[in-house]
Amino acid sequence: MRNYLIAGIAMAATFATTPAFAKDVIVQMKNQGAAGAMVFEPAFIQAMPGDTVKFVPTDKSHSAQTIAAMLPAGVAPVIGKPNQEMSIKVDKPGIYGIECKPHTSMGMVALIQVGKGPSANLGAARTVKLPPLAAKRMTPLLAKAR
Ligand SMILES: [Cu+2]
Repeated sequence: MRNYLIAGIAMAATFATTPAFAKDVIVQMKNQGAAGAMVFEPAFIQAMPGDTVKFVPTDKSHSAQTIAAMLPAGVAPVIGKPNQEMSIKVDKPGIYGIECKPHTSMGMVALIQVGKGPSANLGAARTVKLPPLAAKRMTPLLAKAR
């Protein structure tokens, strides 16, 4: 019994320090999706610290990047190249705004929540000004976020 307890504590310590269950989350960049034209699917992504979110160019002409004012403090911006996968490893909890640069004005935005919340930068993210169609899609995503 005592040995099991020690083994359990050792395992818990291992899982706390290494992202043993880190996963890849795939987001498609599409010309047409359930929410209309020029979309990320899914547009609201929940991830845990250590996960990697991959934006894949399912259709052409898309280019994913972080929205500068919608990142946790200290997180460096990530700017993808057109027609290429953009990958971001999310180590810090918080809110990460994503836009497809060529289609931001058409509403092509996504939101990643890392961790279970409450997110320290959610309030700040909600004050970010976006073009009208982007704001129209971003507002309900921010409403889901914690
Ligand atoms: Cu796009």
